[in-house]
Amino acid sequence: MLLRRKFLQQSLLGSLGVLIGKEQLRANPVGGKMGKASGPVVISTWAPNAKANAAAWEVLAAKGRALDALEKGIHVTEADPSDQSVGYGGLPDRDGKVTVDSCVMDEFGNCGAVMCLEHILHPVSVARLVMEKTPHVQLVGEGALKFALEQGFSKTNLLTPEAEKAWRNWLKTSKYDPMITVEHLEERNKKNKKKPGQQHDHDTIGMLALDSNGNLSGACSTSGMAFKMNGRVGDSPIIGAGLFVDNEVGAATATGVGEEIVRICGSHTIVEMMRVGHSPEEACKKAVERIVKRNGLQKAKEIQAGFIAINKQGEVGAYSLIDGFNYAVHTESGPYTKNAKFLI
Ligand code: SD4
Repeated sequence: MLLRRKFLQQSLLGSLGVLIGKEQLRANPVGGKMGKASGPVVISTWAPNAKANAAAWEVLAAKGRALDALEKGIHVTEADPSDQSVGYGGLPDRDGKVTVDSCVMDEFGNCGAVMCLEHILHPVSVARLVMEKTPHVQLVGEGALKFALEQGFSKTNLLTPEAEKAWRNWLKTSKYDPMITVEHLEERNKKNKKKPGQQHDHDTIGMLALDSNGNLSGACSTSGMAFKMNGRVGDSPIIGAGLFVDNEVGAATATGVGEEIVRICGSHTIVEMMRVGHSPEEACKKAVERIVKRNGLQKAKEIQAGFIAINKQGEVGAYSLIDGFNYAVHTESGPYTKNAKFLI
């Protein structure tokens, strides 16, 4: 145990100390093909989002636009009551309210977001309309709800009986633990020895796509950290933190403890790393390393942050801080899921 810790510390310090070297600039895609991808690609955080990818793939396979594919894909997860971190069925804040965050970014660098929005089943579509129909990028709370209702969305009760029960249980201790879902996920996976794709645990959906015209877009949707303070907004609807797209370079999105992801501007950092030549996986690793550097190794062990990225060639990659993060990809060769590499 001690040896392992020492090894981890040494290898971590080593990798943190190394600047961009020749070695790290070589293309090293994970799950993608070397060189140019032959066709459209969609990648999502968390293996169970393979079902969202399948819906997105229908649009991509028909030579549709990446943004349309993402909206269709994310709708699947937003409507799924078994996902306790997104939309319907999401765990509420400590006041018992389900508040959702979402954003989109397209191939032109346009973006839109909604934050702390209540009662709306498909926040990703409201975020898209903020982008397309308003002079703004972000709408929050009551204003976002007012806009959604004006646009024809109707109110839905997002709090399922299961989520309400979990909240009432939580109230007994009222102990806020940002790792609550990740911790449970790891425990359960260890117990059940489940492989990615078989897991029942899900989390925030961040989704990136390259369409057949070679254009990139991204979208993200979440109900945020379970039992957060009312009004809390994480990384997911923040352009640059939870999502960033640069159609000349690549795109990235995130899941995990939003506060940590915001502090390093995670997704933008990853795109900039790809711009200087890093593969998607290496770029994600660099962002994870920044979180560790800021927090120190001991504290970082208590945090989860997972990133996925895609570059303009359609190569994909991922990296997380600790074990337990996985992702889903769909290409012309079909769907697959994969465990992300992790740092500590
Ligand atoms: C947040 N990043 O609100 C989101 C939560 C999340 O997996 O990703 N959970 O901080």
